Amino acid sequence: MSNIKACIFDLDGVIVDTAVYHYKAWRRLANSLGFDFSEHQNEQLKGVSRVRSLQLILGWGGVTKTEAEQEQLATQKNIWYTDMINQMTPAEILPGAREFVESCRDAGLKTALGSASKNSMTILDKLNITHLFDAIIDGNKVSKAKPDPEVFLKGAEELGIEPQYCVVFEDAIAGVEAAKAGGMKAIGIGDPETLHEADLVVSGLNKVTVEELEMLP
Ligand code: B16
Ligand code: MG
Repeated sequence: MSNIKACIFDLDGVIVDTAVYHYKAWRRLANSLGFDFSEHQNEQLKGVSRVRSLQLILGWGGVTKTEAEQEQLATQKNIWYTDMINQMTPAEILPGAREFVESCRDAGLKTALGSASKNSMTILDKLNITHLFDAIIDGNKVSKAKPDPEVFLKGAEELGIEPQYCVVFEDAIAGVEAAKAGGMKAIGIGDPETLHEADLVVSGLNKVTVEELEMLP
């Protein structure tokens, strides 16, 4: 291993599908305000911060709220959301995710988490995988949302690895953009057309091997 020395993983959509819980909680909030939104619209919230997600949803419902009211609504959504993630179990880890992170570590690569979620620690704890990461950068540690590269640059810095030796695994367009803006390689998890800026796109961490990382352009 020479070209790649570290792997940085997004959480939602890469390690676990928390989007289903985000959707349930946001939908409950929207319903309480008298409107609904589709699963298709929910796609636009992936990788987006809590505050920005709320603003998008309020826009879809044509609802205007003061900043203080928005804070209350985001807090309420997070209560409903955390009620659900507190019930999560290791069985919910996406196929091959745990094994892939372990194989990176076995190959001597450093591993970090780079997520927008302020609930990352709870989720990792529920999945019983906190110990698989040398550094954890979450929504509590960054001030700029993806596509700003801050979350990944902080991860590289905490690992002590220069950005060009890092590869980021991301399911969101903004996340792939953030990785590239940070001078890192990016592997997209999802649809090749949507994530066309990535160096390689696979359907999940069960479809990539550590050996393939060396072959990235
Ligand atoms: P929280 P990621 C993101 O996680 C989710 O994709 C996004 O839907 C959510 O709004 C964001 O975390 C913030 O989450 O409300 O828990 O702080 O993909 O960056 O791991
Ligand atoms: Mg994600």
